[in-house]
Amino acid sequence: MNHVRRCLVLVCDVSDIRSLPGLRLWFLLPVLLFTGETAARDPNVVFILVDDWGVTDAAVLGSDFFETPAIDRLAADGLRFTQAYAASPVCSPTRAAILTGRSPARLDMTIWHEGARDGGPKDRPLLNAVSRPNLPREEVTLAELFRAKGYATIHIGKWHLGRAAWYPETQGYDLNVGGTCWGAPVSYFYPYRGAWSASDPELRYVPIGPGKEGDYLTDRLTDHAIEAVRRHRGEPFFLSLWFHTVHTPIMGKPKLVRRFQNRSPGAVHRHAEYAAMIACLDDNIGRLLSVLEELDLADDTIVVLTSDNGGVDFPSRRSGNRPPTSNAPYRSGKGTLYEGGIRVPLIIRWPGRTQPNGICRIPVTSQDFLPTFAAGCGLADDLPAESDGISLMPLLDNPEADLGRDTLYWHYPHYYPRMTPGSAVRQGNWKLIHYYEGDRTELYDLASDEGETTDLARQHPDRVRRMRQLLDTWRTSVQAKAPRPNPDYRAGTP
Ligand SMILES: [Ca+2]
Repeated sequence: MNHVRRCLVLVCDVSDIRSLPGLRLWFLLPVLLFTGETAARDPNVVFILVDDWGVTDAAVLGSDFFETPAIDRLAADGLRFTQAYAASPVCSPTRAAILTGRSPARLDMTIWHEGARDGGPKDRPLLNAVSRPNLPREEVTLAELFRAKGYATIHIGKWHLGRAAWYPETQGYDLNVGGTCWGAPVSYFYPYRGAWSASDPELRYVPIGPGKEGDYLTDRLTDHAIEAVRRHRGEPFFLSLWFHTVHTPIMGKPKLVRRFQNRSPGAVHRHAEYAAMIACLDDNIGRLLSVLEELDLADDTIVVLTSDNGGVDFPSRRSGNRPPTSNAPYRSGKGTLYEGGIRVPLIIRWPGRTQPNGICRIPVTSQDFLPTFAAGCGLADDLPAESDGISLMPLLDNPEADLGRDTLYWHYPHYYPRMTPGSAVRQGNWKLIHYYEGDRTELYDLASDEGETTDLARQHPDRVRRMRQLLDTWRTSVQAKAPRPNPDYRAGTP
């Protein structure tokens, strides 16, 4: 690491004092006045969040089609987590959990921004639980903690945590480039806009400054990140680079799309445009990491790379009616509480802490980032009492360390195209999913069945009862909101 030696070197010409008794020679007297032990400069933090990035969506993560040399290199330089989870199977709640260290259920932010405003379907047996569309400004965010420590705080890219009165500038960021209530661009090509909602002008654009035809959003966001890094090279910075990619619409740069169209698709991953988006993401991560090297900042910069929910494994109009990805061997994808919906990639390169080629198999989750940075970067001690994460610092030193945590919880009391309202708990390798409709539970043994193919609830009634009790106790403790019976629902009607 580039330690900044906080000392003052006084080079004294002793000619002035050579008349002192016993001092007849000319010489230089170096005097080192230490102001303290050798002190590390506060490390920078680059937090890269990729939208909807599936758990196997990189070569190093097992893809048989995607090309990701920069991400693979970052993994080789740092610590890769094989059991990292998003706090939620959808966007906004996970983002809120990253920033606050608190569970989406405790925050009452359990569905994405537009979903909270819309309220969900009115023709199903239940009505979605009430959810906040905006992250309350009273919440203590990572950006506020870093700013209080003297960091420059920069947000670039997708925000999706509220309307204008809750934009990054109101949550501790000095600079916001492009962060709005938008969940996705209409187009990845300049000017990244369209008449998505005629009634809501805030939904229409990603404001990232001037551009020209052909500009690609992922490239431009990285340009802004690089510019910010250069500008703040001399001071500690906390940079949230939260890409819109690889969320729909699935649109790659033509040259990259052709590259993958000319290749044989994999058995698991096959979507050429999506592969092009992943390749472009990778190019840009590589570009940013090169700039850190060029500026001699790499050894002073913590890099985190992760996703906000599982990969999209279902087709839609905005993905060319083909599934963008597959989360195999994990079941399902975005919007569900199966592993494919909540398990995400996570790589941490923490200079001086993580070792190259590290692999950690301990389950971790989005709520852990705030306590990790609080401990590892010496942020304020007076963290909110009701935190739902724990510091991962022990795992950075020893990937097999015991965190002393046995359970993780998820709460998604909303409908999603393939999912009815539910919650889940993982205890050790057992996972129980509770669905509110019909008060139904499923039980899986992830140790022997990571693909959640066999529901063991009937075979293990005692375990189901115990885990359900754990889940109920947790839901009560965080005051989780439940879906409500729909008074207008008539069984048998569409
Ligand atoms: Ca997302």
